[in-house]
Amino acid sequence: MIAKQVEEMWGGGRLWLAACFVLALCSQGGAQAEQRIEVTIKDFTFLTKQIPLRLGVATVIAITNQDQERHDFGSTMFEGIPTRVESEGIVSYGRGIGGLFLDGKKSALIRFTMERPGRHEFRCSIHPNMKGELLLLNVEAV
Ligand SMILES: [Cu+2]
Repeated sequence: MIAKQVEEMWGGGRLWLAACFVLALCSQGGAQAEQRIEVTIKDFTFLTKQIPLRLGVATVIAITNQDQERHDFGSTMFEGIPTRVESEGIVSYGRGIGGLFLDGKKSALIRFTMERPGRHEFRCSIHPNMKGELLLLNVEAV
């Protein structure tokens, strides 16, 4: 009789734990919702797919250097704002970075929050003719 009660208690506890776990997963998923911009460097050219970018939203720029050559991704859009750069398993934090260098066949993630609308140019300081731009629209978050 007691054993059955204990078993019921345990069973209930497990269900409750499961519910908490699902909730935790859901809220984590919401916090991780970020807008992603893919930038590919290929044959000394920046390739981007422009998507409507919302301001005040966590943003990640994923840069992939497909060339053998070393390139630089530099932009004034990071001026004065905190950034989190992830490359080759190494994470570094900065404020107001000018950009980052990428060796051949490497990729990096730059995380920050978009705050300033407008046209943001980016370029490679090693090869001054390499340029691209991102248009940050003031699209209201739904
Ligand atoms: Cu370059």
